[in-house]
Amino acid sequence: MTTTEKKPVIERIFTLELARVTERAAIAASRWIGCGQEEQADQAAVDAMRRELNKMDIAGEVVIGEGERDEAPMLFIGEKVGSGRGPRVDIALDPLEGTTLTAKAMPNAMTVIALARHEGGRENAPSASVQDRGGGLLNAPDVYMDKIAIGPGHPADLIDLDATPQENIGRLAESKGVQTRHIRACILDRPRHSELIRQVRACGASISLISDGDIAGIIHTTDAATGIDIYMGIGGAPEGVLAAAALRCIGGQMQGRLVISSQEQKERARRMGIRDVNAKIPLNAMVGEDVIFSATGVTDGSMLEGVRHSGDSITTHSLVMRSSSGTVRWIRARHISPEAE
Ligand code: VTB
Repeated sequence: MTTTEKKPVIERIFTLELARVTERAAIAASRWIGCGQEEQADQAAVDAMRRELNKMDIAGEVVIGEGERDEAPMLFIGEKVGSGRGPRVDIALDPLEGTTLTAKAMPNAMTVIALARHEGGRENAPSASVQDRGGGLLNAPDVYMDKIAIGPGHPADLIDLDATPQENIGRLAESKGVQTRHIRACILDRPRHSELIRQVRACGASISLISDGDIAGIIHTTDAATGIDIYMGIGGAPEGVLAAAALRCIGGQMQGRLVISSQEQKERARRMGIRDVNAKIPLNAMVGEDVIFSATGVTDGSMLEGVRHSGDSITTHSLVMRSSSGTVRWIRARHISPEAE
């Protein structure tokens, strides 16, 4: 049990409520698997997620969402969700992580959400060192983020974004008591990573290249069965905060740094209250101590099974966790008439 000074406000019953939210979004998106229509798949997930969220007795605010108010009609950053009764919480969501994967019926698409206690007051907020806003979750702009993550059970600060890939992999191998050739990194398969990939291979480690889905890639570092030991490279900043929420629950180490590539992005980050856009962001500044996380598989993946339709029932597979207890649950649910309200 993680010791917390304040009593968690996120009651444990919310974990089940949150599982319902990602389940419904996954079922809605699953109707678009393999149809080649990314936007429709995403919209179906967004609609379902919003509908379910609004049934929850929370005073929620979307902190990581579909985009800024002018570009996203629903689940935009700043949108208030929930009944308004209940705890004040910050919400990070990715209604469909892997729109392309869904459209092409490829593995590892899932629906994801995290909900954290809203920390009032700048000084107390976990993100206060990085951002001028009280909050339980970093309100990251939709830019890239350089990320590094490993699972739990290692000395503090073992990995560092400023160290070379060789140094990070060497330290991890030493901590695990294995040779570097037994370390496997997970990296998004993008041209921007060609030098990183070269350096990781040069030190003898192997690489699992993924086409999309770095939230799952980061969570994989926490489970020895996946064979992934470390996540490295540049992906979306919003996905970084969601992955950080998962690691806050399971344990593990992570650092991020925004990758700002234009003046416009720099100004956007500043407008969102990010003090130093080049700062290294530790896990604890991305996510507060009281958080719950839920993900449901849309297509089959290495972590979660996808939605199964058979006859008049539908089966979903979800991963749900809560930081204050450290409980990690896999929930397999059968839905008889999922359209019923
Ligand atoms: C990642 C990954 C996402 O975007 O963040 C990636 O988690 C990074 O962006 O699933 P690019 O595709 O632009 O490289 C996704 O692949 C898609 O949102």
